[in-house]
Amino acid sequence: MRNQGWRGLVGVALALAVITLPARPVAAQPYKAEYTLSIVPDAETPWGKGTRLWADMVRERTRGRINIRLHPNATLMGGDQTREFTALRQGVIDMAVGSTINWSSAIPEFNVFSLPFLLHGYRSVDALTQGDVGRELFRRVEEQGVVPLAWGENGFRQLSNSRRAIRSPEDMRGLRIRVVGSLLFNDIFTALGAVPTQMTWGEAIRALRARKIDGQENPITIFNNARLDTVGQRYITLWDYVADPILFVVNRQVWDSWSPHDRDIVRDAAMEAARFEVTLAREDLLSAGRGTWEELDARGVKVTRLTPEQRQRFIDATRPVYMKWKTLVGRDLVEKAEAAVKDDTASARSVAIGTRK
Ligand code: X2X
Repeated sequence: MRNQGWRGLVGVALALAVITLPARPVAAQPYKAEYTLSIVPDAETPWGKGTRLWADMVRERTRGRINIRLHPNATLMGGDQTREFTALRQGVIDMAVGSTINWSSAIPEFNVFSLPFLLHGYRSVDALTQGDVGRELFRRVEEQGVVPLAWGENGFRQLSNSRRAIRSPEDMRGLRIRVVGSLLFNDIFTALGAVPTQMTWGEAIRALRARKIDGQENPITIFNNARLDTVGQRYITLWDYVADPILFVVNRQVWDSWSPHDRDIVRDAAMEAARFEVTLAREDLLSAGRGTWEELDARGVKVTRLTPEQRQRFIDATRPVYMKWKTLVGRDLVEKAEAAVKDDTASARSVAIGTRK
């Protein structure tokens, strides 16, 4: 008790010192003349257009203080898209709009979106990205020294091949299918009887052109952008087996070098550009997308839509893979995701019933 007065005095003295001492200037890092912004696909995909909008809005609203150059086609990583997140952490790249699939090698929790047949429609994707799961994944990104700003979307991934229409796992037997960087995809395609081959997107386009592989899986927007119909991909099965969200992010040191005002501009622009990008990615398939289906048809691509019974057979065949990866991804997180998807399905049903009156 007797010490308290003494401690109080020290406290006051310290507080005064803090107030009266001139603040040491924080060593502000100068702005760079240009910032690199990486994406894996082509600039003309919805993913590319949304990214370019982000860069343009930031340049305009900061009056050129933050001048961003878009580098599409994974050129900053020499094509190796699985290295994008590491390059970003290390400051080799300043900014990116990257896929959860490509970054899952650094953050295994991102595989939650690639658990086969977990998701049912866009509402369930939103239930994950805009809910607890999304917040938890943002924390994981922050822990790695990267600042996450907004969720965009590549889309539901569909299966294409040059051999035959696929309606059952038996139809996939022996097909050589290109898969992306996560081993989860190897497991899925092996379980379905296909022969998965890991490749970057650039390699995949070349291998498809050279007919070294039979098929691939990607959203239709990516299929159309690469005009895979012109390299013999004549069959598409719409199975919505996984979806890949994309994240708008900035390297931590770069972020810290900007003024609070400029950070606000970058964050707001990321959120606006992401909303635009998601709309574009979905509309391509919905309104304009009806045109896309007709166009695909006109180009001689046979589009197969699975009946619920047919789809169920794919779900059953990949169930063991789902269970194995549920543990690898983290049971807590996957259970949260399962609950969010279920809640969403329940609320969607009640809305449908409500509007039927
Ligand atoms: O490589 C792919 O398939 C792509 C373009 O969709 C991704 O970057 C995940």
